[in-house]
Amino acid sequence: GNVLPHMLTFLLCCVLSIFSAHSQCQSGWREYENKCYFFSTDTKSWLEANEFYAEAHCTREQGDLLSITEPFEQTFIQALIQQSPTGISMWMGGHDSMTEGGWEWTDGSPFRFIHWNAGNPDDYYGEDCLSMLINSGYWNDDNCEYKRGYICKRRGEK
Ligand SMILES: [Ca+2]
Ligand SMILES: [Ca+2]
Repeated sequence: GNVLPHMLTFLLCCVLSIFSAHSQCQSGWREYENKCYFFSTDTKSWLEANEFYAEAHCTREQGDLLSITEPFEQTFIQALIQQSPTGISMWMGGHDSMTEGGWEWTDGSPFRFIHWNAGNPDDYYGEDCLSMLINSGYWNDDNCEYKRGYICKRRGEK
């Protein structure tokens, strides 16, 4: 038989699979290790950015505020956050609002990897929400009421 149709099928298959591998995330989201990440350009309080709030961008896109569970993920986010124009720090999904000092992620990931800024968490005037410092990538327990940019995370489509 003619080999050309098979070659075309092969090309179509592979071009499509490469294309789809790059489209696991919606436009505006960044991909890393089958996860999608979104850096907001607007600012919200932690609660407003969180899933508890109906308007939350993360939830509308079927994601959660960012959790970080391993060093490579921290490195990836840290490189991107330094390009962020939104203030001195951005919200992540960590909080200790249920139990003081009992940090947890809103997406249910185990809170095992940590990257606290020196002297933190300090619960300064009752800080219960986790933000990442844009200039260093270190974490701060922060005042939940502050309006900050926020980072979302969701699984890739495949
Ligand atoms: Ca606290
Ligand atoms: Ca603090």
